[in-house]
Amino acid sequence: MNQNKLPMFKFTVVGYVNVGKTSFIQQYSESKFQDQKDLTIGLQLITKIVVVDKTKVKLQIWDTVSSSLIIQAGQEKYGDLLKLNYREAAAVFVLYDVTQKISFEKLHEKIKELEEHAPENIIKILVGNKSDEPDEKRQVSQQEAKKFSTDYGFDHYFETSAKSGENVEQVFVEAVRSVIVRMYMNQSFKSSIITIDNNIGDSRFGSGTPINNPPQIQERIRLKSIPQQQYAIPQQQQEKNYKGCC
Ligand SMILES: Nc1nc2c(ncn2[C@@H]2O[C@H](COP(=O)(O)OP(=O)(O)OP(=O)(O)O)[C@@H](O)[C@H]2O)c(=O)[nH]1
Ligand SMILES: [Mg+2]
Repeated sequence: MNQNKLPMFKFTVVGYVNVGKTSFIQQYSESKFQDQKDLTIGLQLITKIVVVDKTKVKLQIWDTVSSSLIIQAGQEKYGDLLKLNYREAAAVFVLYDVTQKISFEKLHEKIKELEEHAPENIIKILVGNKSDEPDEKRQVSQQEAKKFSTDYGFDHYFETSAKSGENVEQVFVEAVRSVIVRMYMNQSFKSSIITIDNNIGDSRFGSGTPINNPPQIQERIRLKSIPQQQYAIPQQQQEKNYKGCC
């Protein structure tokens, strides 16, 4: 690969309301936890450059709309959001809250969503968040989650705490590793990954080229930008939420 190019992996984080999606991303990107009182409105994303097993990649991590907004946005717009959220995603983190059974039961809806909207070869990671909570609050056992992950063909299953940071870094490392392996074993998956210029590490939306194009015939393509006014929260709010991100 051209040394001036970085592969860019899009990761998306989904799950029932309040499971800790935003906190999980924030713990990974900023190593901090704060009590999130606001619902996530629309799609937000952050970028981060990481090195895993000596491979440097740029991650674009998408945080998703709260399910309560489905009602406000209407089914049609929500369908658009879903498509946008999964389009060209290399991996998906499907979160539930180990202290909220309903968030685990609702995973069936996420499975359906993945079947309908996610790329066929997407890496799927099941994440039981809030593992720091005391045992008496636990409503989902590791055994049932493990069985669910096997039954539905997840590539990995972890329990994490966005609060203490337990396992958060490891989940992302495993995701990057799995994407790299799949990329080199599967042509169609490989061609869905784009590369970006090494020197535009700070941009939120990079421009890119399919990873398997030889450099001399690379034609630069732009990622389609998100229709901000329709789906995303105001830029000011994004910057407030993710100040200091890569
Ligand atoms: N104890 C504990 N609390 C957590 C953890 N992760 C998130 N929380 C809390 O759970 C609540 C919801 O966290 P968010 O990160 O906003 O959850 P979300 O899934 O992004 O929520 P929506 O965007 O509204 O769907 C907040 O009060 C967080 O402080 C965790 O690992 N442990
Ligand atoms: Mg959120």
